[in-house]
Amino acid sequence: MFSLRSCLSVIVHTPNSSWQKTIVRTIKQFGKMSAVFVYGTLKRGQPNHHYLINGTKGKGRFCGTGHTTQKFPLVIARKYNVPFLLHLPGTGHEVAGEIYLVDDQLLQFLDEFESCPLLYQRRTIGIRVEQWEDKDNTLLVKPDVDGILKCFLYNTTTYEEDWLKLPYYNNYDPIGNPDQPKYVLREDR
Ligand code: PCA
Repeated sequence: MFSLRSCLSVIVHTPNSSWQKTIVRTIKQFGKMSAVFVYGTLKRGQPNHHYLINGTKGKGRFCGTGHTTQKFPLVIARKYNVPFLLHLPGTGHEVAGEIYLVDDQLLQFLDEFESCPLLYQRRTIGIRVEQWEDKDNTLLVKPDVDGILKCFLYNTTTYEEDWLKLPYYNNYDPIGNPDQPKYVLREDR
């Protein structure tokens, strides 16, 4: 039997047809990418989004939108009005967000940026994909037949008891929704 690794190695080292070249390009571009679901300040239009797409902290690519398959409480807490998805599955709402493929460098940056594991922890959870962007069919990561994709997400068990009394949201949008407390930008972020 040939292993997947040895088959890929043959394809990578003898690229002599156009489909092989496409595969090589795909493996090189997205081979080591992880799917991350973002629901807070990393979303489009939010203050920390640029880290995902400007390439300075590693490679990231938008690939779709979706909701958590389970309910979670999404609250806005602390003096800087930071969004936190509390790791209490079954309480709150199915939370909306965006899916990105990120390389190892960007994933490591995100771990540090989110003060993982002290403030947030990175967990794998199921996301029901609503929109999927893969026009050329080059992504190695895809939702399953039921439209579910397992993604990393930054949520937390290290929250304060009081946060459970805060309002629970299904979509973080302090810019469009005047009821949500506005995020306070800090110099060091
Ligand atoms: N950043 C991460 C977790 C909360 C936050 O503001 C995100 O957008 O998913």
